[in-house]
Amino acid sequence: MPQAPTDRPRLGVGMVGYAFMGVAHSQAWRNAPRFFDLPMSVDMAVVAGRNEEAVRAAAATLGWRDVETDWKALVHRDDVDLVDVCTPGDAHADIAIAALRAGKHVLCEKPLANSVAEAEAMVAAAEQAPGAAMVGFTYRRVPAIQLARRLVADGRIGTVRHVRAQYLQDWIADPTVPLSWRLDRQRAGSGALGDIGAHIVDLAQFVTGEQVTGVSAVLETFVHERPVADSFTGLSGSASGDRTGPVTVDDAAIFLGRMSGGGLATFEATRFAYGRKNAIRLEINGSAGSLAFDFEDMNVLHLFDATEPAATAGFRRIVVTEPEHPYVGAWWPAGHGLGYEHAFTHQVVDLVGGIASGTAPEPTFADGLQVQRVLDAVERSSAAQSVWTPTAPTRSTKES
Ligand code: SOE
Repeated sequence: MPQAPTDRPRLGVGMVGYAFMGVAHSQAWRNAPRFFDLPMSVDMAVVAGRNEEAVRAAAATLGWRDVETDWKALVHRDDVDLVDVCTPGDAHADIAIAALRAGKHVLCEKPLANSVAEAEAMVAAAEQAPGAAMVGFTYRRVPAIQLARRLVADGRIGTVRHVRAQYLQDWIADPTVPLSWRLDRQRAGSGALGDIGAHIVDLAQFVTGEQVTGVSAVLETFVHERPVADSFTGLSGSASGDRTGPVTVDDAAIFLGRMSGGGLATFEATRFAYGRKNAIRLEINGSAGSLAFDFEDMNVLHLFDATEPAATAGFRRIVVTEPEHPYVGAWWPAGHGLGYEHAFTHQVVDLVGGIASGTAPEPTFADGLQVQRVLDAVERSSAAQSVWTPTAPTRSTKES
């Protein structure tokens, strides 16, 4: 293992959780110092997980120096300066607040919390603590998304009229896919809404520089019972005798939104869109043009400039891999492209840079709370069915 540079301050990192997000974050902690000239020397000190044998294997694979089987021990270690929370959402608040109170910096996976109340407590803890506190909306750090934000901020598409955001997956469209913590409200807080809907709410706000000020929503659960895999122990409810258990979250979320700049937004988050694996699609229509992005073609941004003569106007396909594009210069020559994992590395670069310079790395916990407020409004709107008008004629009492 190459020796960490000694000419800059050390940043000891402790990560809680080592599943998909823990693997993605570990990749970022390993690679950021090797592709970017970080102002601090990252030490991947310790990873925590409840099962000692499993977490030791994960530490060896992912490059962590030591292990803990209790996150509270990790949070209070002297060699940990930053706690990286990669757990299911029901543990975010406890771990992040304890870490902040222990004087640590915190990176917390999205969504920030499982409720507005938890998110507010996390923001309060961050405001009262010396450490930086960042929430992991990594898609902001895709170069094409960064370019889109710059173009909107520069006025290239004028006033935002429409935001059209989708996040389409299909990993649970098959009803025989067994239960996981993401399908258990107590663990995950919500289903597609908080897991992938949170991303498109953050992206809509990040790219436009505006906020979602109101929503009208519908949530739906298509599959209410699923098999319980023998290995699955996270079910908070009670599995029935034939090893099935209840799905207690939404499978899909569709909502309208009003943007603070006066525009209208539509959001669709589902994990039942067969054929769409991780399709984050964002289109912004403005008074002077449009931008369009699809994560399944993530190195490209499409720009329509309405000021161009109609005879030659059309969506321009910008390949966002030039050295002057955000982050790209540290990686490969033009046209070689980046992938899903690079946004996590960019997240580490900006987090470490913010800590070193004393500026709050974004998105902050307050940004995460704003997203949580939108998610909460979606759930309240769906529950109230406030503006849902049935199309079928209501049966008069005489006919019933
Ligand atoms: C599952 O939907 C998931 O892992 C999300 O939780 C991540 O945030 C997303 O990046 C990929 O899909």
